[in-house]
Amino acid sequence: MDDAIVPAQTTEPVPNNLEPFWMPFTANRQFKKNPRLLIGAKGMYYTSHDGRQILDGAAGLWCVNAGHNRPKIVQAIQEQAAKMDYSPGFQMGHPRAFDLAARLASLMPGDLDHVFFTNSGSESVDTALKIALAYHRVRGEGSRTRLIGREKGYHGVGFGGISVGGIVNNRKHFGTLLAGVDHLPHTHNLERNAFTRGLPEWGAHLADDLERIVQLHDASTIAAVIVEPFQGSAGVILPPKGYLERLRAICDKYGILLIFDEVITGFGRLGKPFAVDYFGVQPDLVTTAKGLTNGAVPMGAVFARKGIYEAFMQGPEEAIELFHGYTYSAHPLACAAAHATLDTYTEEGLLERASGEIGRYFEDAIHSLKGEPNVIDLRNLGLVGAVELEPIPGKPSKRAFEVFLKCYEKGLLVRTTGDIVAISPPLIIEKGEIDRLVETIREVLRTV
Ligand code: PXG
Repeated sequence: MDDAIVPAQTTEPVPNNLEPFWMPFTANRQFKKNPRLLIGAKGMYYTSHDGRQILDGAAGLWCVNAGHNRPKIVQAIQEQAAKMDYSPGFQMGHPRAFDLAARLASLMPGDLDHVFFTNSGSESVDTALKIALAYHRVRGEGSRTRLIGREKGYHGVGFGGISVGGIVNNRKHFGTLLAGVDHLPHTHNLERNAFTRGLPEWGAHLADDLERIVQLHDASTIAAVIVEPFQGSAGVILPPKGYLERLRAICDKYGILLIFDEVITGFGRLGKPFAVDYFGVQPDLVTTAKGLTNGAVPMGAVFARKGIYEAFMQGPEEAIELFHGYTYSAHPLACAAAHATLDTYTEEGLLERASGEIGRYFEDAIHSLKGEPNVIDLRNLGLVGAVELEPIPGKPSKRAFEVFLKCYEKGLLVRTTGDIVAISPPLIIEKGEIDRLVETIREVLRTV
């Protein structure tokens, strides 16, 4: 690893007043009694406020794919901040935004060659859903207004995303959500697929439920289907072999757009630049964020197929074709971070790394946890893994949260959702760090 640009700080006191910060997706009162604060990061490690090195088994929140504080990215952000802080994105542009879109389009296979910039995965999802609806309308098929998501899906926290999403806690508090949304069944099935290495054999037929939904609503009312190629937030639920291909075929049959939400799968998690490459299935729109800037500056991007973009480019030239955009779309700092991130990925072969030896080593390491207490499933693909645990009776989520806390005490950061421990390290991880990661989890599993 390269030298630190910022000297590592060793400890930092907990702020006196933790109350005003309403923390996202956090048990605020529990956290504030015993806070876990991070004060520095380098490569595979965070530094905690009490001065410990924490191995990052989660790439932050699935976003720091090249590892932390990579000098090229730090430098690019610093230089851009000094050169031009902000430039308006409506009826104006700056060169790096255009370069970046061209670069991303050439990285993405097929004709997904137009890029709309956002600031997060949630905004990318909203953008893709809106483009899908507007696309049908500009082509004279304005009756196609329905959106189809999937049970257990996570598409961020905007109203569009939680409407097509299928994680109950993210939906149930927030009223009636978007109208006209339906859901495919999820593909999680431990009876059939537990302890599969890679993609499960059973379940491709679950895609055929889209046929049922089409019969129910009629194809003329359906705009788009959105799925994560694998479901990340729900606990690394992998698509059965052939499933995504079947979804694509049914969408084609009925003129329905297929959206892949690649906020997690994009930028190398599966050992290819995108899940589009990994599965060889071409969607019509792709949502990304996270790894686009290595998490260093918020940014998202939606990729659209040529025909979608062109459908909008039909009216008078002076007309705004899509009434959508954000103050910070293609923010100069984000563009600078994204360029440097792509440089880093390319120079170090990170977008393919998970498909090589390290991916196989990771798979063996994850599956070596078979037989440990309460482990009811192990899953892996590329450099993502999951350990599913038998819940404590009457206390769902508690066991995995205990694992999370104990791992953190032992210097390892993982993510948990329900009773599933998710592992998605930076793609720079080495064998020794995989050993440490898995052995820490093993030790902890023997105590909870
Ligand atoms: N789509 C997908 C597939 C995601 O995984 C979003 C959209 C929303 O992105 P933003 O940038 O708006 O958060 C996500 C985000 C976790 C976890 O550990 C997952 C996400 C975010 C935070 C935590 O499960 N995914």
